[in-house]
Amino acid sequence: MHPPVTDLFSDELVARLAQARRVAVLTGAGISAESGVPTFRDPGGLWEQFRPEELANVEAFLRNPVLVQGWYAHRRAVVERVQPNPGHHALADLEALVTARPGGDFLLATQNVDGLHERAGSQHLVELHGNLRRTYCTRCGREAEEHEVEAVASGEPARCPACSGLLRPDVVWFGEMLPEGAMDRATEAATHAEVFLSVGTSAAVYPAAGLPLVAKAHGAYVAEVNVERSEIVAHLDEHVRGRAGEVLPALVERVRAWRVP
Ligand code: BV8
Repeated sequence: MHPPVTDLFSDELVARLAQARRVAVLTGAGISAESGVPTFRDPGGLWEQFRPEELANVEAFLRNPVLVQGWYAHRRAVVERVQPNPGHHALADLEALVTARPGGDFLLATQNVDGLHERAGSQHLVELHGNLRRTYCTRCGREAEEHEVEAVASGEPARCPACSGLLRPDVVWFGEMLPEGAMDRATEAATHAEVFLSVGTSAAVYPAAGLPLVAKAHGAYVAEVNVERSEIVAHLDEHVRGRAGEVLPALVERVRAWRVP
């Protein structure tokens, strides 16, 4: 018999979230799992079929652009077919609650390239690893139109109509720097956060995985929401074992209803 979702997190987390002026959140593939987007490391996840170094890096792309473009076209098609889930919506609600407070400051930093947080209405959002719905030319940098990307079906790599440079997804591959300013904004928010939530991430990829630890080192109360224990759980204040799409709506409801005892 599963305990009621509200028993999965502490009254302390609710009280701290209800009173905090500065809140920061890091999300990973786990928050999109309930929308039907495969994660990376879970059984049936993306990395089960391919190793990251086989596809998510520039060497692999230059070696076989059709394979890599095809893989991202497949992932784009999956993302276009799904909807944000209650977990995404709960974080947009939490943003609205916190930013409505005097001096309220909120930032959601995501490792996800699926664009579902934006579609759920999150505004104070930084996409640390880019967004696979954008594609650009590796030679002239021009952003490609949707229809220009579909050429891969012909077995020929998709090329820029302006300069015939190879088109690539606007995501961060292993060994590549994160988007200008993205990590600075996320580190700034983690450094000043009173409460930091780490949601649906194995915390295995850096520098993103370091953010909850930065927040902890600067005195934040750090909790993770995950169906498993992440690689950094030992350093955190609280592990909330549950599915983000069930835990986060219940947590935000408790925060909204919280009153000074
Ligand atoms: C860089 C975009 C600098 C592309 C991605 C320090 C130490 C060690 C290594 C490094 C280091 N610093 C840098 C490195 C190297 C490397 C790295 O971290 N390697 C790892 C593998 C050790 N980092 C880099 O290369 C980064 N760049 O450092 O540049 C530089 C550059 C030049 C010269 C010098 C320095 C760039 C990293 C970004 C790579 N791009 N994605 C694409 O998507 O195709 S990473 C990709 O994998 C994701 O974005 C994400 O970051 C990661 C997957 O992690 P998660 O999202 O957490 O997903 P995962 O499946 O692992 O876990 C899901 C979790 O959810 C699980 O815990 C599961 O239990 C949970 N879950 C499942 N269902 C639910 C749930 N939880 C709640 N509810 C549910 N329903």
